[in-house]
Amino acid sequence: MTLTKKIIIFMVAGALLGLTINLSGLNENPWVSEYLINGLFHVIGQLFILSLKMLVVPLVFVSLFCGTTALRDPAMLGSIGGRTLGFYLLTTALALGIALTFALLIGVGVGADISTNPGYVAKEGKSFIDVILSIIDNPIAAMAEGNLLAVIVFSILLGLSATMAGKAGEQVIDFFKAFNEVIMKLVMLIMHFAPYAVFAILAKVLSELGLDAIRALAGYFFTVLALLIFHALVVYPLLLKLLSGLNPLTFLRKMEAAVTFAFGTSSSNATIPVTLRTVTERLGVSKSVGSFTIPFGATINMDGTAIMQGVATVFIANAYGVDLNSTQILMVVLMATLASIGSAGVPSAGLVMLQGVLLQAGLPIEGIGMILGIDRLLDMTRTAVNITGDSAVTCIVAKSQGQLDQSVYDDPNAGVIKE
Ligand code: DAS
Repeated sequence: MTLTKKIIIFMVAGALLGLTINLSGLNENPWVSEYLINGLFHVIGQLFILSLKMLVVPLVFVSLFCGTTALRDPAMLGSIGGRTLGFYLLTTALALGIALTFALLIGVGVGADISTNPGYVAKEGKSFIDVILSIIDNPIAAMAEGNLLAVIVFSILLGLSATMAGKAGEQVIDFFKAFNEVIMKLVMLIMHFAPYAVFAILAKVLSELGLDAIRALAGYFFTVLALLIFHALVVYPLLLKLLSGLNPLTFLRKMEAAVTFAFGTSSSNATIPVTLRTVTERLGVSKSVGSFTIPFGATINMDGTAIMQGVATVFIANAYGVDLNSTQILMVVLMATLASIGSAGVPSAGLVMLQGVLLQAGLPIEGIGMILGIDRLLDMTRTAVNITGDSAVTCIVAKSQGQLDQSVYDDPNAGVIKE
């Protein structure tokens, strides 16, 4: 059984148990409340969240170091690299702007006090000047305090210097690339405990909040889903049409195989071969462009992830009754952009990096516990959006550089695998 199926089964089981406890009034029983709801369920859920929290700092440091050194690719310095990076950042900023605007307008999470640890006290949001001054700090202290912006600045500076340090720099880059692999393996190992954590967290929260939690979660789930679909079916087609004059319907139809594979695997990295084949053999992009922009996009361009992180931040802020001030919203935009660049193209990477966004916005990481249960379903969809964004930008850049064969793009049978 796949981990995704297991998470969904445990999610439903935990929700049903929690609802049964709530609707039967068992949650009023002191023994059930103390030893089961706030005992066993709480401990299992918190242990999982704390184990993810354990990874945030090393994961952010290593993934952004590696992301920065990926920018040193010779093609990156050329106009193709510059254009690609520019469009990737543009689509991510668009995704975040749309996500935050709609989430704040809809008021996702308002009224659903899902705080799984009522003792949370909202930290004073930092002033903009404090935030700017906190960006440069002793990296060890920053890591210990969870000052992620300082960790990120240090990792980017270290990455840039490593690209200029010749052989010594190459040795450091190789080390951190290997370290990145190892730490992503640790993320996967921890994620194997996700079903049990999801069961416990949903059982706890639903036994306390009953149907209110279902309504709040449904609001979050369908807001993210609607924004992901909007971004894939409206934003990318508009950019393709306006910037390159390419037929969006042709693009969407030819993306089917890659989108299906990304949805099934929840991994942009695993989908790279399929995405690359799609943009070159079905959409006519030259191999030299596609073989740079697709892996590059799978590494740093995650519009779907940015959408989830934007909505989740608003959801958790509202659920904990925290009014996000303008500095915090700016922090969310900055951190979610960096988090989506730093997120690796593997399952649930965006959820782990969401902790960095919450930390920087001064919000409780525990809030992740609630959305954990349904995140896997959203991960499948946002991964499909992530690779669609990579492919759309690839077509736009290739077309602008005369590296897209229009006859292949327009040919409905180009690259179709004959059964
Ligand atoms: N699953 C990640 C990807 O492969 C996205 C995410 O976790 O947000 O793109």
